[in-house]
Amino acid sequence: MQNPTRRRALRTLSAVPAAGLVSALPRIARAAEFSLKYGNNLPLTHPLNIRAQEAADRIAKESKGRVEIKIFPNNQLGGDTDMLAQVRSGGIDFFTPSALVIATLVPVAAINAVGFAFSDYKQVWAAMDGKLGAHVRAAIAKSRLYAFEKMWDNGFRQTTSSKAPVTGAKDMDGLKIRVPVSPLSISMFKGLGAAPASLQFSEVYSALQTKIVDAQENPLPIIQVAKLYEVQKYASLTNHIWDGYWFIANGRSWEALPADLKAIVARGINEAGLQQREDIKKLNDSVVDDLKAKGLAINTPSSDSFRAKLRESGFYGEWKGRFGAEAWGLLEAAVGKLA
Ligand code: X2X
Repeated sequence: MQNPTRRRALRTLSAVPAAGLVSALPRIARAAEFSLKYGNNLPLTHPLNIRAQEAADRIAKESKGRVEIKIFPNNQLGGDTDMLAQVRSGGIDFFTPSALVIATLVPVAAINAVGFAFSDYKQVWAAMDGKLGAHVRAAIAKSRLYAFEKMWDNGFRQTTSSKAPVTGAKDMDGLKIRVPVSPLSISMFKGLGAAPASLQFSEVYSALQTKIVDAQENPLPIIQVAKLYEVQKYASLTNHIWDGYWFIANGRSWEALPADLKAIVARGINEAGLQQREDIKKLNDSVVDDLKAKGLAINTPSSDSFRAKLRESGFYGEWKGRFGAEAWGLLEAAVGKLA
């Protein structure tokens, strides 16, 4: 006797027109119930992409193929501003904007990037996994975006230049420096006396190469994977901002997932985020030698003159007002008095 499953399969097949059969079959076999797109601004070799791919693989496996996450790295879908618009409209389902970038939509999200606030990772993760992070996530939710619980690490931002090392606040004077599309970054570098220009990350390499700007600031792992050392001579370890990525989802895409799949996706992404934090921590230590070998001259200025200049210019007072007493209070509870 013929096996009934086989008989049913044959009946189904006979209903498909012969011409459509070849192309239809593999698609039927592979189609995931939820096929989700994730865009980001970093090269494939950055830990963010390596861990995100691992998360996607794990989520596909644990959901038994019901959820597929396709990654579009390295600004393939446009720069940060474009991807932020796409994740809001549902054109993409996931995006990892830096706190600096999502702050163009959710202003309080830049609170972790107040200059010289965090002194180490212990402070950072206590705050971002604690009350300060919860405050920001609630604000993000008001924009109908879902922010996963665990922030991913970008790192402490450092300053590179093709002109001269930055040894203290005086060397910021008039410096043509690229910063992200971020009101806080512009305000901070103006406060330090520099001449900042906002550009999306997708344009940074060529802007440095063609000398539209002389300097930029980013964590060391990005300086390495985006090969910024090819177009810069000096790296000054200013540690001026701690920056992280919010892993966010379009609100409707997130709500469309049934509870069991939400749990699988959230676990996959949050746990990958924790591993990615470890990757960046290790890279921060190892990458200095690599960047030196690639020709960057590295120096470590004291933060005192920068802090003093920011206080003097009214930077902290201004941003305390802009973020509001509640958020500022949560930041100061984590790092101590700032202004
Ligand atoms: O644009 C940058 O400098 C980067 C890559 O650090 C951010 O995503 C903010």
